[in-house]
Amino acid sequence: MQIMKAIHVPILVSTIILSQLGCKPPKPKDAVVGGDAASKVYVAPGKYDEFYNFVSGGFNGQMSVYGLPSGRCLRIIPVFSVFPESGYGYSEESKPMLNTSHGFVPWDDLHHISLSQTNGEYDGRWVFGNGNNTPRIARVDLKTFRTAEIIEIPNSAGNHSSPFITENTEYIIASTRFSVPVGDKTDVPIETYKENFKGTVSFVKVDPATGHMSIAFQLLMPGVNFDLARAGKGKSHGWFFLSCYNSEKANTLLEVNASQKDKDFIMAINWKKAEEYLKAGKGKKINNVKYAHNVLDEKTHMTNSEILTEVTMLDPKELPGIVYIMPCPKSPHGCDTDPTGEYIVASGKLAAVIPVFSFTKIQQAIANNSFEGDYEGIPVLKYETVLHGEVKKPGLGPLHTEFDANGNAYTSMFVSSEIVKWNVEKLEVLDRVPTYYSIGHLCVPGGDTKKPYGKYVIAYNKITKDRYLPTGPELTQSAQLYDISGEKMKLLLDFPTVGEPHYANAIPADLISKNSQKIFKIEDNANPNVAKGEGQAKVERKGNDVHVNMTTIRSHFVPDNIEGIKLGDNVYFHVTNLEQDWDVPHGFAIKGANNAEILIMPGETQTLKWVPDRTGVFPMYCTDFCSALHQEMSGYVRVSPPNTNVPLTYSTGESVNQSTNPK
Ligand code: K7E
Ligand code: CUA
Repeated sequence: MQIMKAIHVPILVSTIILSQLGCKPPKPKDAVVGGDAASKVYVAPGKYDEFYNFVSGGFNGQMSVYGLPSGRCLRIIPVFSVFPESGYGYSEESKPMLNTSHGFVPWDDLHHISLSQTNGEYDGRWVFGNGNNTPRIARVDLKTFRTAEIIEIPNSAGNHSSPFITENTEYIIASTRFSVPVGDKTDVPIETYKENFKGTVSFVKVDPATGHMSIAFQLLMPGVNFDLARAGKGKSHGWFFLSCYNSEKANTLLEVNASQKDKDFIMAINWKKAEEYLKAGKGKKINNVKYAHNVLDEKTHMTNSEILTEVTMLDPKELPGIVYIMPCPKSPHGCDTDPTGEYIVASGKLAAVIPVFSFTKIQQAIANNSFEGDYEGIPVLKYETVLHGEVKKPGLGPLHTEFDANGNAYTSMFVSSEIVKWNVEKLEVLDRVPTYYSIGHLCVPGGDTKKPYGKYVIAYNKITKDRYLPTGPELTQSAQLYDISGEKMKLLLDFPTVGEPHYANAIPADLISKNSQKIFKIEDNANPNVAKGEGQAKVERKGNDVHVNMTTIRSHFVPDNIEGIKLGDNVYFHVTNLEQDWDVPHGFAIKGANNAEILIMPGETQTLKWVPDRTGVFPMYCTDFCSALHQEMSGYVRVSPPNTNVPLTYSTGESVNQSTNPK
């Protein structure tokens, strides 16, 4: 399991903890699911769920969408990974979405989800996700449930502490997990980590009208590992809080060498202050960077990719008041702010307590210059002066915390496999329930906003073991739904997930469903190769490229017979779906194509590139069972030798058209 490696438990400690407890809590004697659980998750056929649950897919690079409380999987949204089912990353229109400064990168590791917010509440417009491996942030448009934009993050490696969002979607944060050499000198010995390696925190601006992302500025940070982050809310709006580990700055065997110190850090960033410095021209332009910015055009259905070459860097060592450090016990992971914005909960993976910091006390300590020293020129606040208090004996291996609307927090405990409910003000543990097994993230609907909806907490578990029918060495990943409407948490449902779920958000269904787009209007289609009716279908040769502007409607292609293709040609099938009805896609595939299918929604144009590798006749067909005569929705393409005299012709039914551009 990835998390077993990903969380850095020193060998000795982990061996002791695991040998004492194992990963599995013992099964309780009495049934864990109450008799009324079934009725609480039952959504009758034809009825809708109450919430959408957007769940990260981890190493599958996707997001998946579930209905709650039923746990039904409604959709998989490909984001950073190619998806042959829809042609995402295979069609000519979508390939540029996966362009980076390294070229086409068809995979990533998506850990965290952030729904867009207005006034600290979900507004249902967009959902953002991070690419961990080749640092990127994606924006999914919730009208279409499609990836609409991806921006690469330069000067970063491992974009884990991302894409956490401010209360009006002003910024999304992207902080580096792996510090790396930054600047002109990047080819350096790894053992020079301490002098040459730096971290960065990027502030990505989101255009309020279009959602378009741009890097407003980066902060040059000490060479630690940034892990997670949360924006302030309400009174702490204008601040960000980030957990980091490896303050030891180890570059090898981190599980031991990055766990030496008693305390790592939570960093508090005053981004309004950073904005002031930026306005005053204190940023340095960095011009040795390259990063891709890819945007989907809603009219052409095409993605435009450009490579950008400049970012603005602010150095907090030289610009006082941007960053402060708070010591935090034992390799902090989760760093979560409560709905009031007053409390910051830090979860040390190896800590025996959960420290809760007070925003008011942080402000007082800064005003009083109550520092215990500095770390690479950044002031370090005294732990006791900024602490609201510690939750004692919460459980083992605290990772992440979500909140309800009643002043309670829910913390996931990886090692002791449980969710612990505690009161934020009083720091008292109120309840605990086992999870099956080894919970990572958890989610309360609205649990990261100013006004949580509460009602449920969902556990996203790392280990499934015996919860489902065995399927060989690899088991499905698993989520669990608990009722939190009463004093005690109650397990209602297990449901399988795809990939490896990390963070998730859940939002009331009507905030999204009312805006969901049903079709693309054919008259608005501005794809350069659209055919808006069968009369516009055509085949044209441009040198070795043959462009087929094709239409689909139940149940035929125009054209469906094509001759005169030559071996050595690149054939582009630009397929327009003329349907204007909800839920009538057509698919397109041709024998031997080194490619996926394309699946074309009503009113849309998508392009499949095919390079025939031999002469002969090749069938093509619609892949989506669209009508009673779907099996009849097919055609043939003839491929002849390069020196052939066969003219380029195309037809459907009787009339054969000579290509207007036959050479
Ligand atoms: Cu805890 Cu990558 Cu958010 Cu997973 S991380 S669990
Ligand atoms: Cu179109 Cu099947």
